[in-house]
Amino acid sequence: MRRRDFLRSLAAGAAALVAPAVLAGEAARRLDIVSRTLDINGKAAKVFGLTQPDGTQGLILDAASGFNLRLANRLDQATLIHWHGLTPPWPMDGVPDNPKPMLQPGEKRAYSFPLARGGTNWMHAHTLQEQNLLAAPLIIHTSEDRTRDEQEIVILLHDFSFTPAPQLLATLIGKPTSGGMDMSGMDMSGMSMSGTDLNDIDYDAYLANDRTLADPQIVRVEKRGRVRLRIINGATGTAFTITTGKPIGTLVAVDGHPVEPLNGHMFPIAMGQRIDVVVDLPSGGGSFPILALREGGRERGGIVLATAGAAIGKLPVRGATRGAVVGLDVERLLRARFPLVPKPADRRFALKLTGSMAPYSWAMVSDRPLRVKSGERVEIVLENASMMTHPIHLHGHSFQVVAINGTSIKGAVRDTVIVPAMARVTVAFDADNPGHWPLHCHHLYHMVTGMMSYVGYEDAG
Ligand SMILES: [Cu+2]
Repeated sequence: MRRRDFLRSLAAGAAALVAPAVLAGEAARRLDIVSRTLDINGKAAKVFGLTQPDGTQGLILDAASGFNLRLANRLDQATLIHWHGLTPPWPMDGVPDNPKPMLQPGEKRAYSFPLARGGTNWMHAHTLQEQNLLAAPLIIHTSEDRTRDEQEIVILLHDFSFTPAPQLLATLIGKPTSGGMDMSGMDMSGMSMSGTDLNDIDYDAYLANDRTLADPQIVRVEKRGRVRLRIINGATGTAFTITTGKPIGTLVAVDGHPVEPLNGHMFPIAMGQRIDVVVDLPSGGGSFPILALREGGRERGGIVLATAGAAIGKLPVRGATRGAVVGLDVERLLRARFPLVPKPADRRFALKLTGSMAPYSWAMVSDRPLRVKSGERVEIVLENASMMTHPIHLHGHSFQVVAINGTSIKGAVRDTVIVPAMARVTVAFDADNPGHWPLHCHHLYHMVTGMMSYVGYEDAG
């Protein structure tokens, strides 16, 4: 009997013994918001963490058991955590004062709501604290996940700076609007060939599971094994291209929602997005770096998959070539495994993304207030009138990408989609979760300088 077959029979036995009512009554999990110290580039870095009692970062939950959590703030400052990708009742969404206040130092809060489905999600502070690693994986397993013959590997990507976030923001806002700028030391990674702005900030490190590529996590894998990479872009201001190297990867889900399988070696992932990539390892064994290439830059983060006894070479943090510009080429090919039921939109909004690097100011301007009613099919045309790509995230719902630059597609169901400079992306969703829901750019510094709007329910009071 293969190892996973054995695990499968164990799981089946457990399911037969444990009635669903008992699962639903499972004791609440505990998660503490803490301060941690990492070693980054040989220096001590004081960062935040979201830690279980056994020290694990983040959570892996069972869809059937629901979200049942006690969150404690062990910091000396107020904070709150948003469950990115879940669709909780609005009061549990975790954006400060929308509607619940932040957790004060020492304060605890209980969360309880059903989980609609499995998937790769994450959690993070909806404040500048996100920059300092107040972010962690939030994986929801289904019974189908547990029966697959796969090794699951979660990768949380992040961009790290020793400069505190408020200072990074002040520097962005304070940039001179014209002239006087010293271009001599300028790294052109800030711009693409077409003149589009790519990166607002040059970070000190690009992390995968808290580590740089100079000292990467090594994950033991089996020859001929199948792995499922659950990759989360938790960076605040950096998009990446994931490369699987020699083995072909198969993209099977985006933002926790299954898509028709798409084979390739390179997969784009913008801030806030997640991808599930299945990789079949060759029979010969060896080491297989899974790299995240910084958009427009040579910097890389990543982990290494290695079979027993495989030699693991040193990987330069800066690669020979620049990471690709993250666009819609892959998005255009994605097809939802479970699309929305086709029906005409009851409401259609146009939302313009505007702003500039100098002055550093961003906005979302809608043709009229984004007001919806329960039961409606809603379409929003996101039109980017700026020179930078924006990953747009809707809370409390999943949407389907239904058009790109006016061409209809039966695209992915997801919760975060990029809108490149001067492009137009149409998303559709069913209004089924009353509240006052943020719809915003997932570039942290765009969000806090104005690229934030809300979808409000008329019947939510
Ligand atoms: Cu943006």
